[in-house]
Amino acid sequence: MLYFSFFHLLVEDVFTISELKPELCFIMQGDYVWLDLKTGREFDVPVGAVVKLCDSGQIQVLDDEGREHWISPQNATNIKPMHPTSIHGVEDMIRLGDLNEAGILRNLLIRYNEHVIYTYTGSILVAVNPYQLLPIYTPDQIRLYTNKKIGELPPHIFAIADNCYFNMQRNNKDQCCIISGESGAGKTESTKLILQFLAAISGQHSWIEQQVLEATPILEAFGNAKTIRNDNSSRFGKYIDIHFNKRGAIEGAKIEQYLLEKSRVCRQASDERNYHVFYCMLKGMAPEMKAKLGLGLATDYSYLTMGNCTACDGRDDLRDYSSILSAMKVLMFTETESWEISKLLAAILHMGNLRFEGTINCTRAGCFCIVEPKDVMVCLTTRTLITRGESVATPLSVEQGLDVRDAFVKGIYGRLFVWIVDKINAAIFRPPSCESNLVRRSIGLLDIFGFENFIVNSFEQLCINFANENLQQFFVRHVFKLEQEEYNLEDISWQHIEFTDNQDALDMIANKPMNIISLIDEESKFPKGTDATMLYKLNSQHKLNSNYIRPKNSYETQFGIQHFAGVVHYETRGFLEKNRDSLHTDIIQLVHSSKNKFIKQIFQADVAMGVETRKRSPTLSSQFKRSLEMLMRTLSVCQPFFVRCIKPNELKKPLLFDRALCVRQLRYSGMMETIRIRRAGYPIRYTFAEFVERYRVLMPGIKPAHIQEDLRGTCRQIVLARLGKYDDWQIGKTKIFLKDHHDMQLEIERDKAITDKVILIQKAVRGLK
Ligand code: AD9
Ligand code: MG
Repeated sequence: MLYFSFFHLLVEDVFTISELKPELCFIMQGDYVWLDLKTGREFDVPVGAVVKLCDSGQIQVLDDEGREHWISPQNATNIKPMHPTSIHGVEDMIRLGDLNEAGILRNLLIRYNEHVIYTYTGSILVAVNPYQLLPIYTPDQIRLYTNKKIGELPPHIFAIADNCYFNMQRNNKDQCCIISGESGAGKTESTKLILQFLAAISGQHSWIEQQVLEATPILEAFGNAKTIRNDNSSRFGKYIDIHFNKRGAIEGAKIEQYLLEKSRVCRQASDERNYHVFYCMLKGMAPEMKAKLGLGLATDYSYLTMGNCTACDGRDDLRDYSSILSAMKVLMFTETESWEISKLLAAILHMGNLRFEGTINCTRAGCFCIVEPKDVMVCLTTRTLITRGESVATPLSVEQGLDVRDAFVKGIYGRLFVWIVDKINAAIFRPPSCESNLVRRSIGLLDIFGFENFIVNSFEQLCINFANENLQQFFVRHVFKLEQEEYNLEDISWQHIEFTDNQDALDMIANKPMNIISLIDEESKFPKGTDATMLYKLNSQHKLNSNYIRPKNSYETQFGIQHFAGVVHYETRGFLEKNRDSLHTDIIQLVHSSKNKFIKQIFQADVAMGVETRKRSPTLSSQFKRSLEMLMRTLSVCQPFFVRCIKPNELKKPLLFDRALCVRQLRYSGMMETIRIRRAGYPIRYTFAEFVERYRVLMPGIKPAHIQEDLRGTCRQIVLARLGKYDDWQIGKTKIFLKDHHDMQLEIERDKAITDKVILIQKAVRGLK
């Protein structure tokens, strides 16, 4: 019987199920429903279920998680009918009748269970991390996806790469691809797959292509580490801009990096490691070279063992070391440069092992860092203060001395990373010639940390979430623009469609006078500024802003921001220090006195600055804000694509789908915004042929779509008859645009019409018998 879905569709729209007479609930075995368990938990949404039995006034259902439930008529409000599009899933979720979190979640789940990890939501590609190697990235697949329209083949990361490439060529417009998601969701892997596709399609097998590809192992060695969330976690954000010549071949690239996590060099949480390069070097370096640097095993170094974890399952540090070295050769690092880098890394390790037992033995650290041991000692035990024009050395406690050492190490590593990125850029970046500038086009890939909300959030999370607010706004405006374009193209009116973006939150964080970033900055530069005075100023300035959440009392050191993805509370202790990100003059002096050219080179900018200029040098947040502004400017002139990566479980396991974890990511991804915008307009669209084919059953005598001459006219005829003249539907040039409730109504009527036909046929058959 087909009554079930008919009645239930009616139910959803007009009544609750419990208001229906039970005899009218034609729930049939095998029907699909949404089951709302109403647990009240934050990330719970209704789960899909199939009806197993509907006897004795109760309904037995089996949900997508394999759990059985009995539903009594009193609880019938807990179930709702499932739209036909949700039953087996769709490739583009914008077509889901149940266009909501539950619908999206189930769609991803049923595909994921079949190893189908890619799905579209309009112009976004959603990628669920499979945590296993799937046979979908072969050269054959690359060929298959080359020069195809989106939607022609199943959703795929290659389809996005292919579209970027051909759009760039066809429209002569720069493209960008914004890849986001939380740690371990698959951003970096997606970026590499796009790069791989672009290198293959560029098709020159040239040196420059190889150089661009080989930048990855170096960046990952110095910028990635094992964390509890991801064995290869990128601890920095990056934007890779790939340049193509007029023939569509890769001609060069440029890498921009953001906010490397420097603290990891000195400290790692339990079960986490320092940057890969240290472990690789200690495993892979030839013994005689190690001897020269006085190096032993990873377990010998305090900086490498804080997380109690020196090896990482599934990573081969020995093999990786040779990949790093060969990649460095490809990227024109000289032997001397590689050796100098090793020396610095060794010096960092030795410094981490410094023990303050009465006096400090700095010989090793000093030697390999190529600063005078006695100078290091002075630097770590005393601090020079200038009072009334005179310099006075005040002693430092052991603890303070260790802090100075850690600050120095972080300073070295951070600058080394920047130097390495610059070095890579020097090899792969070809400044455009006058002639090629006119024809050169680019594809930019942004692999950047997603929205973060931990138990304790600090300055880094504020920067990351600030970046995500910007990207979200960019995204929402783009989606809205696409909607407008479609409406314009179809020549239908759309003026009444409204959407809210996150402009207010962004203004409060970074745009309006006295915004949060500028207040933090001001306080960082103010000699007497402390985290507490900063918080006080934030409170007084923003207390009335609805996006600002004040501390509950005067003891609390946190403030909150209402971000697009939810409220985040920021712990202000340590904010100013992190933002200042400055090294004490004594350390700069120490570097200045060094005879080693390399360390001087990576500290060049600091040494060149006078003490006063250094005090006024840009803070971390102002640098980040500036690079973000540049990024947003670059993105704004590109045609964008969005990839939203989803991590299906915290255990890094295949075929395990944690619903609550995924719902949280869907919310944080900002993807629901697309849906909201879509729903504010006309969420249901059919081409004329699709519409006629689906609903001609509602009007006797209408011929199949392929033999229709006036498809548009026939559509109009059907909607007029079924929805009425005054309802809010529109007919465009190639498509018909409907509201949700129209779809519902048409589906109900369609079900009924089909059922009536079946009954007629059954009667006829019985009559024949
Ligand atoms: V982080 O914010 O840098 O910590 P990412 O970059 O989002 O994070 P990453 O790309 O590093 O995550 O993926 C994590 C792991 O998931 C990889 O090391 C792979 O083991 C696994 N992964 C991700 N995507 C795929 C894929 N398409 N196929 C197979 C994948 N495995
Ligand atoms: Mg990554």
